[in-house]
Amino acid sequence: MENYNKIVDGWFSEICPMWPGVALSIKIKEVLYSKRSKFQQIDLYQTSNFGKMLVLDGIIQLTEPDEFAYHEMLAHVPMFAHPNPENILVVGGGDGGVLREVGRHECVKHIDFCEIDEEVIKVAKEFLPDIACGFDDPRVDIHIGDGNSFVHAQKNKYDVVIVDSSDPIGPGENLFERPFYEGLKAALRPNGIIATQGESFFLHKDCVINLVKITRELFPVQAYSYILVPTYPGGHIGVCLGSLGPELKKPNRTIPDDFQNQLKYYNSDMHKSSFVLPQFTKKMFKGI
Ligand code: SPD
Repeated sequence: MENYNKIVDGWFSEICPMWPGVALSIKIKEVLYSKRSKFQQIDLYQTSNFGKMLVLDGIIQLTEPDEFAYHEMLAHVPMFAHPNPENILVVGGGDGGVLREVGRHECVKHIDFCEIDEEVIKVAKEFLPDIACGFDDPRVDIHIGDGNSFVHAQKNKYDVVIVDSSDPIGPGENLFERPFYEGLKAALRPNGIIATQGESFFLHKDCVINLVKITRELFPVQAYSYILVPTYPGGHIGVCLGSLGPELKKPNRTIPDDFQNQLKYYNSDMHKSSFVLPQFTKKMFKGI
């Protein structure tokens, strides 16, 4: 991609081919890390007013002040929809944010974590310790490799699978295709649930329709939710969910007070309301 490190007059602009003609700009104070790994360009910035920011191939992956919204919702919606999630797989999200959230659940016995780019994990551990703290959890087994191949090698194993992918351009592309979802389904135990990064219903309509279609065809229970994240395109991002049994649109376990007190975004009402969709989106999903 040609837009790496386009910082003009101290402003980084995300110029994403998935969002043509529009850019999101953030003022940069310092470049803390900038290198090309085997898979992608990795940049870590100290912004002027928005904490540290991780950027892969020119696309914002997280900023410190709003990462909690995305990571809490992507993890806790499927985790609390499941009645007893013990064995978990997290694909992608080399920064460790989803792992940190999954690790808060005491019922979890084991977490497999598969990330293609080891360098992202190293950068997160060095520069984003409050996010990468999930890697310290002794229940986590790290697998470096392609998420699609890893998933296809797992059968009838997980209660919850969470996919924290980048956009469908670059290393994460095959994580938006039907064979990957077939693999996710086969990797689940009975009553299993998947939750995958589902882009924007405003900006990436074809991609979102495709994800909803695939999950509707494969799973008896399917739903699409969204999260408010100021530094993602359009200020929001979707999550595509599929379930082999449990209802998705409400927590199916009590959220203990001490658990709730650790969180900044997720709660029972946010869980339920995140599935309430605008009229044009309901129409978009009708009959597909
Ligand atoms: N448009 C960017 C979407 C990025 C989603 N994944 C972010 C990784 C944060 N753990």
